[in-house]
Amino acid sequence: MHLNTSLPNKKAMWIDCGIHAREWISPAFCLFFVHYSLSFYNVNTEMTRILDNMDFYVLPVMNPDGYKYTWTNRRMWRKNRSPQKGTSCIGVDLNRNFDANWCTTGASSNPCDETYCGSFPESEPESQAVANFLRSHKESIQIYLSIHSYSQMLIIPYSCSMDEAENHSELYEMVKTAADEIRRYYRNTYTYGAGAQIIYLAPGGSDDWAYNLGIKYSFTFELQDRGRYGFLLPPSHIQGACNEALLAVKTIVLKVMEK
Ligand code: ING
Ligand code: ZN
Repeated sequence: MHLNTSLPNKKAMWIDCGIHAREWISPAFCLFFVHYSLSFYNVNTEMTRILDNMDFYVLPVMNPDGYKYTWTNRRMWRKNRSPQKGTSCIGVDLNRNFDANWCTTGASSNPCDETYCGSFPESEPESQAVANFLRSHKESIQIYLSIHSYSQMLIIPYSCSMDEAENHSELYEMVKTAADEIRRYYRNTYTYGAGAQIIYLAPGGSDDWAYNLGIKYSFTFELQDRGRYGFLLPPSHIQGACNEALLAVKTIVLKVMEK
């Protein structure tokens, strides 16, 4: 959905949730975020200032087939549900299917693996649709944000190589500030930094691809928790997880608006 208070040449932020089927807190965050935006415009001063200056494009579930499958068949499914030629194994890891060092170290070319990169970049309708939308709106979209779980991390490019992003220190400062705010307000710890440094090499991710497209404020958040419940985050933790992620979003958007 497209949240918009009209003003010409307004900048925009893209946010997607539910790339990975089992990361249930992610679609929950997108819905929470839309609800918060609609409820607190003209109520919360920061949200008002943000919405006056920025449109939001929100994709609540990038991988609806996989998401549905985790409700009905297998709670821990990660990939989408596309059939693959010559095998009974199903599904592509959509966060390995984008054209950023596609299918190099950190992704698998075996359709039976959890990190299967697909048969070619953007082979999947889900990643293709997102890539096409971002390509056709890249003049206005200033911020790309992708929501995952779990491990409590604020990730900046690159994950697809050991290279440092051209505006690394600017991005690093933003995620550091956001993590500091979360610690201060919610007493919770988020690690931050370039993906390849703080997690693992992961080529084909949406954030790196969006960054290379020219969206220079590109982030992946890993929401709660740090492993106690993992993907099976109890409902009682949803509100807290969303509130702290919202604080990080606001902090980053307000910082980008100064640019
Ligand atoms: N983590 C991400 C994954 O796709 C990631 C980490 C972030 C990879 C950014 C690439 C780019 O493996 C989870 N939990 O899915
Ligand atoms: Zn994920």
